Order: sequence, then structure tokens, then C-alpha cells
Amino acid sequence: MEITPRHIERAALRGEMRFDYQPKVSFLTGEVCGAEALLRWQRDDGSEISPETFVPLAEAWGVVSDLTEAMFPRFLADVSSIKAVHPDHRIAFNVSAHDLDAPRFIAMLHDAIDEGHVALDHLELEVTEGAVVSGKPSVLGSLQRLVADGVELAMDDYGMGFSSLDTLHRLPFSSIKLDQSFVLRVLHSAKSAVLVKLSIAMAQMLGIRIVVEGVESKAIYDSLLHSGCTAAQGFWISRPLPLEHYLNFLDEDPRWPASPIGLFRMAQLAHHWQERLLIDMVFAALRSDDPVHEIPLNFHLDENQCELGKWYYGIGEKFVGDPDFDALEKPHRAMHDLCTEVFKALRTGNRQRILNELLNEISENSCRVTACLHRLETRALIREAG
Ligand code: G
Ligand code: MN
Repeated sequence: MEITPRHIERAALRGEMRFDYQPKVSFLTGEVCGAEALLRWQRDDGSEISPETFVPLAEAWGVVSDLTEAMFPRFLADVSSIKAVHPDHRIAFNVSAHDLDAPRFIAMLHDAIDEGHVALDHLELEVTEGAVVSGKPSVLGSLQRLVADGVELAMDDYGMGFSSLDTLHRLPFSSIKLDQSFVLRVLHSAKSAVLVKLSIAMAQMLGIRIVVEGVESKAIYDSLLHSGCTAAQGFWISRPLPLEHYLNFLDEDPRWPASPIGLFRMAQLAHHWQERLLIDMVFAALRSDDPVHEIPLNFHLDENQCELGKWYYGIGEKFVGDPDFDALEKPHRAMHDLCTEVFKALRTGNRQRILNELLNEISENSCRVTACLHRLETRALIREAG
């Protein structure tokens, strides 16, 4: 059949289109933590037309935002059904550059939020780099307003565009979805494995989550379980499911392997990064004659605010009572107190105190923090293997 814009419009209006939901699983809990809505077109005779066929056509004809607008109410109704049973799940909606440029769609989103049809903590927008790179100020402005209202943004298909880093820089993304092409190769290509690892590390240092797409086998899932990735999505976990099947699927409370090790590794990374930031700053200050020393961006004197502290007093709290976890608090706090001393010494020009005393003490405490995290990791590994 030759598809025309009229077919697409009619299909949406006649209910031939729907959303399927593909679950995302948290590596930390092994439970479903949300889903992505994926548009499907099933014709009256039962045949399916793939979104890879009709979405690009709709885009080329300039009717994709009409389609989004026609289907958005359906999405909201679906989200309500999911929310009724799983209030803590976040459901993602894919938006294109055209949608973001369509004032009506943005208005629909704002109305839905204002009228309470969708809670902000239920909604995530998946945006491809293309949508952002097209870079119209109106697009960026729309996204920024939505984020200010509390909607989360995920960068879709990360790694496939030509300027991922620039896109990350331009918008307040709260997560990255690593494109399946890297994930699918992770077991066979050392280069892909490095790119995946470093993308995870980058997300960690930016303080955002990272989701891997295209987890098609248990082997891929297992290879990423300890990586520090937040969540996984892919055929091995589940294909996209029609709403009713999706809800039935959740009813069975399915579980996948879970591990805290990624968290311990990310905490080590955060700690290492923060310490290097301090050392670089101190030596830059010692080299310069400028008496005014700014605290570097991303550096937190408050022990609750650094990445390790956010982890320790946040998601890490479930390890309270573990001797290594508990032992970490003192040297971590000591490091922050010493940092305050360093800034004081810089201001008063007391270089000798920094060189003879403070840097050594920081290093000692840093080793203690690292040792605790390392032991936590090793003991968790042993438990998992036992
Ligand atoms: O661009 P985006 O990441 O939103 O596209 C998601 C698409 O990827 C959907 O059409 C979905 O059906 C497909 N998909 C989801 N999981 C897998 C997977 O494990 N392998 C492959 N090849 N495709 C997947
Ligand atoms: Mn997507």
C-alpha cells in the first residue's frame, strides 16, 4: 500500500494507532522503574506498519506534529492507567524537533500538566540530538521551560549524532540513553566497550543517569550489571507491549539480576574526580600570583553536596550499618574540613601549611575513603558469587 498523509491522519483518528510500552529495569533493584511509549500502527486487517516506515514519511510531509497532537491524549490516558497501579514509574514520550517547534504541542503539554492529567514526576521526554541540533531558539526555549516546570529530559540515541557533547552542553538533561548500536557490540568490540564505559563515567560526573538501550541478551545485561549504568531496556527484558499486556506483565512482578556494585564503583569515581579537582585547583593557585582564589565550579566544600556526599546521604543510606559504609563518613568529612583549611591557607598566603601538612592529610583521608569503598565492592562481589 502506498501511504499518504491522509492515511496517517485517518489512522490516528480511527484508533488504528496506539502506544506500546517497553519497560526499563533498574540495575540496582532489578525491578521495572518505568517505560518508554512507542507509537504503533495496526491496520484494521491486523497488519502492522512499522514506525520506521511511517514516522519518517510523516516528518517529510510535515504532519508529524499533527500525529503527535492526535495521539497525545491517548498517551495521557495510558499514563493514568499505569500511574494508578505504579505511581513511582516514569513514562517516557518521544518528541521530535517538529513537535517542539509546534506551539500547539507545547501548549498541550503545559495544559496537561496544569490540569493535573499528568504529574511532572511521571513524565519524561526523550529527545534526539537532531531535535536539539536543529537548534532553533524556540525549541531550546520550550525545553528549558518544561524542565523548569519539572519534566525530565532524556537524550535519546546518545552517540549517534554528530554533536552529542554540544547537545549535552545545551540542555539540562537528567539522563542519557546510550544508543543500541554501541550496546549491541559491547561484548564483541573492545572499542565499543570502552565507549560505553566512558559514557557511563561521563554521565556520573555530570550527575545524570544513564540508560542502555538494545539489551538483547542476558550476556549483555550481565556485562553491564556492575558498570554503574542506571537502567536497561531491550528485547531480552521485554519487547514493547500493548498497554494491557504491559500491565499484566507488571502484575507478575518480574525481576532481573540486581547489584549494588555499580553504585560503589560510581562512588569511587566521584571521589577520585573530586579529589583531582581539588589538587588541580591548589596547584594552579600555588603557581599563580593572584591572591583571589575562586572555588572551582563543580567543587563542593559542603560534604553533603559533593557527588560522593549526595550518594552517601542519599541512595547509599540503604547500606547504613555496614561497617565499611559507616567507617567512610569520618575520613570523608575530614577531607572536606581539610579543603576548607586549604582555601583559608590560600587566602592568607600560607603555602607552607598546604605543602607540608594539608595535602598529606587529604591524601591519607582519601586513601581511607577509597579503601572503604573498595572493601564494600569486594564484599558485595563475594556475596554475589557465593
Ligand atoms: O530511537 P529510540 O531509541 O526511541 O527507538 C526505540 C526503538 O528500538 C523501538 O522501535 C524499539 O522497538 C526498538 N528496540 C527496543 N529494544 C530493542 C532491542 O533490544 N534491540 C533492537 N534491535 N531494537 C530494540
Ligand atoms: Mn526513545
